[in-house]
Amino acid sequence: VPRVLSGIQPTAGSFHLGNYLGAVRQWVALQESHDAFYMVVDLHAITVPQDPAELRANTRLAVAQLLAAGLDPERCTLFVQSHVPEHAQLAWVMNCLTGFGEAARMTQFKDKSAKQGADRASVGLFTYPILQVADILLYQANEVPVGEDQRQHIELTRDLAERFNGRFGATFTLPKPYILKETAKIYDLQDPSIKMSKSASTPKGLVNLLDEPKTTAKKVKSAVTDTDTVIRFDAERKPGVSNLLTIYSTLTGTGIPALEERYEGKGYGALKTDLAEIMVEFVTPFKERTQQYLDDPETLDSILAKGAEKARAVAAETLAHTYDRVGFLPAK
Ligand code: AQP
Repeated sequence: VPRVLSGIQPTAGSFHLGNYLGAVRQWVALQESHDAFYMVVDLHAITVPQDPAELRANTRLAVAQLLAAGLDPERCTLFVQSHVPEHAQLAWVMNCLTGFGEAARMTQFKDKSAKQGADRASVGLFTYPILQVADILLYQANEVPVGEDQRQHIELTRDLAERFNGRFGATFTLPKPYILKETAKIYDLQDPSIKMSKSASTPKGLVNLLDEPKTTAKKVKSAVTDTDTVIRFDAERKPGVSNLLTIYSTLTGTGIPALEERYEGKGYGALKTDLAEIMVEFVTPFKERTQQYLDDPETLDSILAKGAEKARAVAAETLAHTYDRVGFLPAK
């Protein structure tokens, strides 16, 4: 059975629609066909300053949301990154294999450090893609389900895996990105030229899954479209409408041509009203389920304990093999 691995940051408080449609939705589907490893990446979260109590709460909240979205601990391995120390250990080896210039070319780092001011950005933020490389290689993952913004990091993973294998002998599986074209990039509802993102979006353009459902409805209804009136998918000329059609189509399973037909001769108002309702139907039970998991911390902890144990069994084997390849003297 092929293996998949992916992770999500606990920082956002609530996942947004981009996280869900771009990544988490695929995670849920892939647990049926793959040996799936999914984690909440708290080590990545501290690349920017975090309040300790909030980080702990957000980590639980992220796990609760993943379960609410449909991850089933019987079908996948769900764990918290810091519970598996091998991530940081393999990351060090990978750091030593990466060129400084190579790391400096990562566009996510460039964007995120520019936002913080280059002097304030941490070295952790700089090497975060390399930690991601370790995350993936530890599990010998064949595929990594993510959004488009992560493609470059998966390419780096392949480069480093090849470099390591070339220098020390076959050790790591080369992973492929698993990025669905339709939902690779969900856009901000107010500015469809940028991706929906917790740090870059305007509050009105960012649909948080744990927002009050009526807030969500309002955001959808006030989404930016264009001065034309035709409901047609055209990502270049009609990015706002196309984004709404993508969201609508993915949440309902209706193809975009069928939607174009359904809304022929109708205005943007009709499309937005219907989509607002669909969104409310989606987020209302999601919010309830998330709360149910949060209300039962013992179950949550036991899921995470089992997940960490399963993850560590795989991670420890890869790390031991890697250490041996590198030439570290075995501890007796
Ligand atoms: N707009 C998006 N469209 C499609 N996929 C997206 N992802 C994020 N935004 C979109 C995918 O979600 C997964 C988890 O991403 P993350 O852990 O990086 O979560 P985040 O940092 O909270 O996401 P943001 O909003 O993108 O954060 P900032 O603003 O800090 O950069 C990934 O697979 C990602 O591709």
